[in-house]
Amino acid sequence: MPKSTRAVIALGSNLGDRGEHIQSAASEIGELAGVKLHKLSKVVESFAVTPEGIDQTKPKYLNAVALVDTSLKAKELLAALQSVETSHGRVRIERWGSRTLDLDIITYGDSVKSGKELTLPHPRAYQRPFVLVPWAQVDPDAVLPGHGSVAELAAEMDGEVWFL
Ligand code: A4P
Ligand code: MG
Repeated sequence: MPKSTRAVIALGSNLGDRGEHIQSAASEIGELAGVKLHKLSKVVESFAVTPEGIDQTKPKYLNAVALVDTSLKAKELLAALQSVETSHGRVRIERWGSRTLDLDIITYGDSVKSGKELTLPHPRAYQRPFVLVPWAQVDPDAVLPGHGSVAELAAEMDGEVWFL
């Protein structure tokens, strides 16, 4: 593979066979041209976070984090991930609405940028236990640019997500 960049991808699902969506999406990510799956975290479960806060009436989420090495540019990786979302029947109706599969780029190397199409690191990752806890599990030394140690951030959120 030409010049390779480590990227961190968050996987989430709260509709359908959530575990199957997460596991098969991880395999499909590893089969994308120019993407190699390095590690997949264990799966965590949590209550749905909506713009109004935690909503226990919505289906619960499963989330996981994948570490990948990729020769794709960040926007190419985003487009490839969106094709995987679409193949899992993802439809976009409401912001933060329930979904069969959500794939977000949490970090792409040490890239820091803010754009309509792509913001890196993911702007809400630092406050999300369902990203930080599985990320710390799979990479205890990880650092979230601008926010510090992922393991330390995750430790403050203990109990908000649970391993299955
Ligand atoms: N976009 C910008 N930056 C990025 C990035 N780093 N990675 C743009 C991925 N996409 C990025 O995303 C909307 C637009 O964000 C995309 O078109 C892309 O160009 P989307 O996936 O269509 O919609 P979304 O996921 O509803 O929006 P958003 O704002 O990314 O939502 P979040 O913040 O990802 O929240 N509760 C639990 N327990 N677990 C969850 O996984 N997820 C969400 C979604 C809400 N509540 C949750 C969970
Ligand atoms: Mg998303």
